[in-house]
Amino acid sequence: MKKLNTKKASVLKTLISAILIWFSVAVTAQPPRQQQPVVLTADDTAMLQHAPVGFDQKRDNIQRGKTDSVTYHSTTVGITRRLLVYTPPGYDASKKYPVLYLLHGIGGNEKEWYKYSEPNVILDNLYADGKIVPMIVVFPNGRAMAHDEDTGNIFSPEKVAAFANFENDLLNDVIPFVESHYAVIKNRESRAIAGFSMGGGQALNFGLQHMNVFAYVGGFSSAPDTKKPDELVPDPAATAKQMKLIYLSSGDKDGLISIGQNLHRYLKQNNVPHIWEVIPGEHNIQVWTNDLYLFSQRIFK
Ligand code: FER
Repeated sequence: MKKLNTKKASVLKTLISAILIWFSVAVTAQPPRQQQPVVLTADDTAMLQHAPVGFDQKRDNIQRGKTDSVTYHSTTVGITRRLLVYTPPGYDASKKYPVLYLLHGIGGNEKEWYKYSEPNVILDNLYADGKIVPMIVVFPNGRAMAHDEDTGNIFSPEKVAAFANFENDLLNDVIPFVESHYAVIKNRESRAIAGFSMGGGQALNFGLQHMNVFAYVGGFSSAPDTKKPDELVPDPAATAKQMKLIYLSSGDKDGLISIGQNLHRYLKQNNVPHIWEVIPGEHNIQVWTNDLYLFSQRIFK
């Protein structure tokens, strides 16, 4: 009897561990990222003054902006979706502001910047120091599909396709919503788009392919969703003339750095002015908060 119980227990144990392994593979397994060995060249350096210590620390006695969670109807997806909207210190609906659309990575949603950092604190500090113009910052969910949660297999083909579909949601739903609900200047020189990783690819794809909509674009450690350089910039002279800023960045230990390097080299060869900023770091928020610090000071001026 005792023997049988032991045998039963061990069968049960094997079964449970098999189920657990299946579960972890089915639910959490992600295909390996397209990381490549990092090969640095002389161009892969920091050109700008890195964010100083304390740039992201909450200060006393300064004015603060406000972050709200709002909903909009997406005709693209056919559902109500969410945005976070940062309005700057002293936001006054009788004035008009430019807008930065700031995108997240493959593992996040509209809250991801706030999950790993305090972008509002970075912006409030820059504003208090007179280093940025007052701007609205919109944080959308860049996974434009009915189930837009950042759970399950975040690399599934449907979810990756939804990041491309966000182009339609952004242009047809998000921007019209923002421009009809906030005090916004509605021209290309007053719209910027940036993001990290998957969101960096989106920013480059949407920003450079819709130069009539955006004059400033930032790809921070952009992911393999980034289109090929000659697709993004088929007419280098036109891009050089129209874009007021193309900002590219990467950490020098980021396995995705080749994406930024390729675009940088193409732009350089074709005389398209841009910033290519490589700082010591990996594929993480420390690089992207520094990018927000540098990028936000160079837009709408
Ligand atoms: C990939 C590797 C990384 C990829 C996307 C990513 C779609 C995105 C990473 C991130 O957003 O952090 O192969 O393919």
